Amino acid sequence: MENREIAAIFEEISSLIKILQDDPKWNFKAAAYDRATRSIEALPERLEDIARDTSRKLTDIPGIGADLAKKITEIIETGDSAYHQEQLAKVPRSLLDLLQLQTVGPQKVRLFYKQANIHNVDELEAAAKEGRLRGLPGMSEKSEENILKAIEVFRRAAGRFHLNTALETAEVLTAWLRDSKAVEEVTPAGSLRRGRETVGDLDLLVTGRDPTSIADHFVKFPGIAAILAKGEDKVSVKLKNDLQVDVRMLNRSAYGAALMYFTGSKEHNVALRDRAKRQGWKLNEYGLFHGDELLASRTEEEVYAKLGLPWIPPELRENLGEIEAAENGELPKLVELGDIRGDLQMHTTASDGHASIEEMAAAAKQLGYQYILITDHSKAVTVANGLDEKRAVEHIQRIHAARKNVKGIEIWAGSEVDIMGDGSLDYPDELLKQFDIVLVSVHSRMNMPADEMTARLLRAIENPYVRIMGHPTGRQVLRRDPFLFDLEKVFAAAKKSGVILELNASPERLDLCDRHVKLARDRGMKIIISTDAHDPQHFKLMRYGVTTARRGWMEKSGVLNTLPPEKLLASLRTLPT
Ligand code: DGT
Ligand code: CA
Ligand code: CA
Ligand code: ZN
Repeated sequence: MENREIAAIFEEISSLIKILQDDPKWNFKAAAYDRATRSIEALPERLEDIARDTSRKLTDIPGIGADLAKKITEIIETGDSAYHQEQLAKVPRSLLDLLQLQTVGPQKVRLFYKQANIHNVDELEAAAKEGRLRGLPGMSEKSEENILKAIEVFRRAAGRFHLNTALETAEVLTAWLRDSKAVEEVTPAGSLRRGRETVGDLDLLVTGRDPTSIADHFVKFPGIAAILAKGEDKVSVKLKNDLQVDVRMLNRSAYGAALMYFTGSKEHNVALRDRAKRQGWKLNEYGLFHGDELLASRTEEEVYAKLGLPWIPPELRENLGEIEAAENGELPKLVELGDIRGDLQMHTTASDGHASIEEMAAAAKQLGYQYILITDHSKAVTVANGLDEKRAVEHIQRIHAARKNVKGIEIWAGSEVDIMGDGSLDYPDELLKQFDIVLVSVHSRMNMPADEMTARLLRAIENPYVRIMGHPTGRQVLRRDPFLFDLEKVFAAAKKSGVILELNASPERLDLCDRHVKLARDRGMKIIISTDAHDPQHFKLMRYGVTTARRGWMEKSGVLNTLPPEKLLASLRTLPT
């Protein structure tokens, strides 16, 4: 049982308490679960390990009292808590789907359920379409529109998983498979290997001595909910987290061809197959053939080479020009995780982070980083404890003072300053000029019409102290589409004034997305990749940003935080004197 899974149960309990409100102390109870959820999410160690260690106590974890400690133990031992099941039984299961909708929290779910007798997404959609929601407290015609938009995103997301969920699951499964003596190699293929932001199912390729014993070992994996198919060379299962996994047992001699085939994308495969056909050859998952004669199959490199191409990185295999580029010797040399020298967006306990400036700096230094930019929230983001002017000035001093405590890494004072509805900034210029680097982003009023949003972003870019635009399109993976605005215009303005666009590496944002990174690259723009860490553990999310940058064809030279500190500072917009 992973911490994430335990936190998810606590989070759902809190939502259920807020929806039901059938206990006089419901709001205190819900708050306790919320606190515990945040605390578990920030915990660097596994709860299972703490629970097992007789010298440790779960109640030593902040926000975990005796009752919640008991529930954690129960969840670890039985997979769930009886209290959770009890609360769940009080509402229709489909009601909780509403929580997946953007702008719908437990209070709204309660409202729809109690006052409009809505039990599921379909009923909510019908009610919104018929204008039946606008009569409810706090609901307008505009909120009905927003709900319909959110439902559309929800439908598109159904059955797909965030990249980090897929990758973490694949890592656990790979380790499990490698435990079998019969297994030689395990390689995740499919959309995961291509680094897509969402994954439909996992495709694991396995080589080894004895397919039957590999299959027998695999189906003993404790996270399996159902075995969908078990054949000679393929096993399909559904995991408890609903992710489907296809495991294919392969012959070593055709590993390259199979890896290519099952990595995809389908579009890339089709284009390669056509290329083979033009030579009078045939390409499939067993190899490249001329009649019955096998031309290549052992490694991907050999198959590509026979087709007259260099090996193409999986992130590019979408048939979006990579085959032509490969043919012309123009494949980009993609940026790598090891190229990254610093992180330029992170939060500390001053706003909504979980660690101090020093803790973040020490962790970054441990990773080999040369610099960090501390970017706590500005005052408009009250829910994230944003800093008012006075606290911001004190925070800058504390950040500068931290340099004496953690040596060997540049610690820069920044802020994630809110772009207000009219495009003005949440801090006056007199304060902005005191930061080393100012990053700006939108956290409110994301549903405004496109022309207003464009004007808002353009105005923010005009402020001469602004140097980075954080999560520039506001989208959230599987949850929220980019806000409406003229992307070309904003990119052009950013390029002209030297404002750098961020690729936010959090797997829930990945904003810019791969397509937008490619657009930026094609326009000769550079980006920075940052994690938006709220905890030292989040630094490891950098890999998802780098993967997305690679999918956008970015080279090292296009990513500014691959530069050493002086060079990075020199390449940012020049500040007014
Ligand atoms: P997903 O699972 O929806 O995130 O996306 P993929 O790309 O992992 O797709 P999946 O799992 O259906 O299939 C894995 C790979 O197998 C896919 O990327 C390419 C290959 N493949 C599957 N079906 C076909 C097909 O009909 N034709 C060709 N050429 N390749 C296929
Ligand atoms: Ca797949
Ligand atoms: Ca599949
Ligand atoms: Zn933000």
